[in-house]
Amino acid sequence: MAFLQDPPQLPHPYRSDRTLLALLDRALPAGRRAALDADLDALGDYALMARQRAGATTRRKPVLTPWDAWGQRVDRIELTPAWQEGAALTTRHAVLAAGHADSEHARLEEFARVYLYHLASEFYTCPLAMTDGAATALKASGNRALIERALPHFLSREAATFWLSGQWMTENVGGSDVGDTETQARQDAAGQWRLYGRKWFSSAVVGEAALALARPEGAGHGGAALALFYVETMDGARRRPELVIDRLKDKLGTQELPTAEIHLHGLPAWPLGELAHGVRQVAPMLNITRTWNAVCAVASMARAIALARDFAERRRAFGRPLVEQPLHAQTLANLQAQFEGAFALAFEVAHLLGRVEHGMAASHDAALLRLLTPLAKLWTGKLAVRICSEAIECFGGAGYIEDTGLPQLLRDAQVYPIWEGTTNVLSLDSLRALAGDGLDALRSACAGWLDGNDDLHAASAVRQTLDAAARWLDQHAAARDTLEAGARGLAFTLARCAAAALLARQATWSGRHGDRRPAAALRRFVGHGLDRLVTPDADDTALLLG
Ligand code: MFK
Repeated sequence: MAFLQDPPQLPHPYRSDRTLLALLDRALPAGRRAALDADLDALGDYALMARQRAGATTRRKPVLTPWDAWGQRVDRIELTPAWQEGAALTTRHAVLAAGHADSEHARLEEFARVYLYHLASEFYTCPLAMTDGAATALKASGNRALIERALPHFLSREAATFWLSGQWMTENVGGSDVGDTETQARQDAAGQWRLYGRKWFSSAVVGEAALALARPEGAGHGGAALALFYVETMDGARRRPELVIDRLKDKLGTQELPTAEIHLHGLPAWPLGELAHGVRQVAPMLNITRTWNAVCAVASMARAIALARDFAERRRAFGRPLVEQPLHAQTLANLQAQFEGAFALAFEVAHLLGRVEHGMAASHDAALLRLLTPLAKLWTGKLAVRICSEAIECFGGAGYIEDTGLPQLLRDAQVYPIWEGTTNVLSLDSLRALAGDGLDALRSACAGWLDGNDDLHAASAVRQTLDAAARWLDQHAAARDTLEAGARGLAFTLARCAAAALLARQATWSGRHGDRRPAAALRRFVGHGLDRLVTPDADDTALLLG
């Protein structure tokens, strides 16, 4: 019998994830920690089941049937099994409801669930993220009628009453620059607002509601003239006729997610607040979905590394398992250190969000959250692609073969840097956050996280790099073009400093509990350098593009 390679096995995503376990043990009071265990265990079991099912069945994509046999417009979308299970599973484990519970730890507990569920969900987490964002934006709007109407559905613990919400912003003309939105809002004779236009990327078209940006009739140009509206998509069991699904997108990855192009032909709509400043009103939603993006990006990293680690023990080459090959072990250890940094930052944003929402944060924590949210999104998004690419290389040719399931990790990961704002858009957003007291907040937070850690080299690297970032900002404050051209380098630098300081905090705690691995992750992470500052030469840029 010819040689057959053992395929990689996925260890239990919850019980074997020491990074997640250590975070929860450190950050949560014992009672809350224990109460969380059953949900996380069950979501880990579901992830194992989903992986086995994916390996044993042919991969499917959602299918849109626009018309029935008799010419009736139906816009029916058939979903994959994981999508059909989404509402029941997530309401049973209170994924969204947990995040809106009355506790400073609510968001951390929510995002621990998200992290475990994400890959098994086949990106059902995308509309979940938007539903979470819609709930948060509605609360921020203070619109009592809409809150009472929609929140019981968005945060329901029963599948039968659960509603998904979309986030309808992107248009053909207005992608990143949503200020160019063409969708119009007009009042009919009865005073009801109705939306007319085309939305170009609607990822929750199977949902029951959405928040949509539109320009009230007669309003001026630009973002400040947009308004934010709440819409419902269903009339009982039927999709409303004023919402037409033109087609589903054919995407590089996230193929189980039915992303649609839609037309709105007078869909009834209700403004959340004033009929202007829609971008400002939708910002709480963006910041929530960006947090989901970061946590889901680290979930992809965790999966890719777990499979590559397992395979390294099964696969032998040159007379020994891959894990005993020094260069392969070095590659895996580097991935692990980068992942632990990204994990620490994404989950700090989640925890901080809960503390800020519940008034439990220190004075500068709101500014810190405002800065760390885009930093976490942009840095983890990019890193997920790099880590998934390196991890599938660890399988050699097998990593390139579709039915191993490995290429999908990389194709799906490529969405993280793109949606919810590209790396560049988020880098520019971090400049918005730095215009306030974001940098002071970050410096003081890093000092706190480093406190008590005995890795003096790491502490001094963080401090020196933050000093260099502050000098860079001062130096270029008046030169907007240079500031923007260097914004990505600045953002990566700040993200890496925050991650290193957070790794130090975890290493201090874990060291006290006899675990030296987070300290090793810190050393390795800092060893890869924190400073990514660049001052691009504008003349060279012009020459290179000439
Ligand atoms: C599985 C993972 C889950 C992920 C789910 C993904 C679902 C994906 C579905 C999608 O919809 S993807 C498409 C998402 N699209 C974007 O994210 C848009 C990207 N573009 C931006 O983010 C631009 O920066 C932005 C549209 C916000 C720029 O618009 P403007 O109008 O040029 O911004 P401007 O004038 O600077 O800001 C308007 C107001 O919003 C300002 O407040 P004021 O009016 O009080 O001055 C800003 O401070 C505020 N603002 C902007 N961004 C903010 C914010 N406030 C808080 N946080 C922010 N992030």
